[in-house]
Amino acid sequence: VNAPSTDFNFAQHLIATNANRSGKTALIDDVGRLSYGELTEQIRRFAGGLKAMGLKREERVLLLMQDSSDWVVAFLGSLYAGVVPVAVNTLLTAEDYAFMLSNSRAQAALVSGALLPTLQAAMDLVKTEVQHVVVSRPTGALTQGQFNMAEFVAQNNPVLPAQTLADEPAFWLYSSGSTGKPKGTVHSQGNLYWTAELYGKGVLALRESDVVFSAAKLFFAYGLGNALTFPLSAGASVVLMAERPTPQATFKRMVDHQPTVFYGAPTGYGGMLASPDLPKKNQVSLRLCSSAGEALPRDIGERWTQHFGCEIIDGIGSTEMLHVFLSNRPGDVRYGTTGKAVPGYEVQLRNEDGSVVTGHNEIGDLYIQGPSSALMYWNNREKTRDTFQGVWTKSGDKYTRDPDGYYTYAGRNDDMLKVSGIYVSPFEVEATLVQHPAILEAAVIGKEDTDGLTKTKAFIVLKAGQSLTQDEVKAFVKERLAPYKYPRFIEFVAELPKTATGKIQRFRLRDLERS
Ligand code: 3SK
Repeated sequence: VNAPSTDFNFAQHLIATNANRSGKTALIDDVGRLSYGELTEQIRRFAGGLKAMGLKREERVLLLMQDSSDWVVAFLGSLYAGVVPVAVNTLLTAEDYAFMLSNSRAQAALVSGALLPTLQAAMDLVKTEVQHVVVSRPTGALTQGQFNMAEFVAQNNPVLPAQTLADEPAFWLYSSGSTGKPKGTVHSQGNLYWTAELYGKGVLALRESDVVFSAAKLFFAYGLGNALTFPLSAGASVVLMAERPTPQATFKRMVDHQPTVFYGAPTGYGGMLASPDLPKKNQVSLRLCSSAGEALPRDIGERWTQHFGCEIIDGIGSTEMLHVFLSNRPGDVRYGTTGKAVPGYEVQLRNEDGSVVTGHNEIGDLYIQGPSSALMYWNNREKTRDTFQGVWTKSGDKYTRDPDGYYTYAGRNDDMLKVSGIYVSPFEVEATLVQHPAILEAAVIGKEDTDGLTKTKAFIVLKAGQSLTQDEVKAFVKERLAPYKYPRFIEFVAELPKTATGKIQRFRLRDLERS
């Protein structure tokens, strides 16, 4: 694969790649279609609008939108202008966005109408530098400083691309850890190119004739590659959906738009297989499926392939590496493993003392080397140094390698839990639980469900004389944290196992669950 040139603008690269496809459908969303020609025009006009608002190269804009053509235009239009979109999870709270607005010093916000009230609540919580808000598909009247995105695109003149560099900070994604605030992960223009070439083309072999659909949303690194950078690099068409990827919503797109490539996460595949509405093989056109977010249990992969006759390519990536670096291959799938290093990346398993694991089936910490690693965590030297160690990036995952060279997931080396493909910090959930006036102490661990997928379980000690139901506990967490962080299992206990110094022994709770 050729490296991008030193002067490189990824949005301009996509425009040039698809210059001969102006009449072809690029995007199909909940309200309509956009051809490659229309997409190019909208990107150029959106960039013109940002410039007209006074936004300068490298200034940040918060991108808080549901999946739609507007998300793609806002992201690529910003890159095209050299302005840095900070793409954020749409499922968070106003407090989370308040932090992100001030941490990124965003000068503008690009938001879906449905999410505008939450953005406004965030802007009421902190002093931000936001001067302008561009609203996609507004649901009510707009006020001073707010622009309807459709008018914004129509009324501004197209401009030429910013002369950005391949190594220049281009966009951010937030990555969460077990403690502390999320970290602004700064990626370059070139990183988008590398992931599309090495994984989208190199492993998934996406084609111009493909129609792709991703249950993982665009604000996740996984979804961004799946439904934007990979298909648009191949001249394919993309189906985008604003709503939650329930089995019904997903089946509807599979049947209505006949995607040939589907990307999901194990929880989603498990839910679809258990649904009475699962379409028959001849109702869909799937040729390839992809999974990431958490390890795909063998049984789910086998049942899916048996039903649809189509493999699920399971891989692992990270926000820090931008996309998948370890993966199965079409035609070479070993369910239960994460496959081998994606060509262009190198992986290493290390012992606790830093030496390289040489034996088979021994557990080691996974490190990755490859061209798409992030530049840094914004304003966080300590965590940057800990994760980005020269050419190697620490993943935080533990793996084993078998004699045939296939890697198998063996857990995390921090306390993070991956629930339905999204990181959840057990400490954050515990800290919220103990805010309840009836709760004395709480400990949160990961527990496998019957599909072998990790869910959160809370052990709770109530204060003397207090009572609480499981539903009350769940509702309490959902009101205070992003709702997906609520514990799925709850057990009320008389006491928690502790060390002599009073530290909660979570490993004992985990052992108890396994026995
Ligand atoms: O969770 C993953 O495996 C993943 C895959 C691709 C990009 C980003 C992530 C976190």
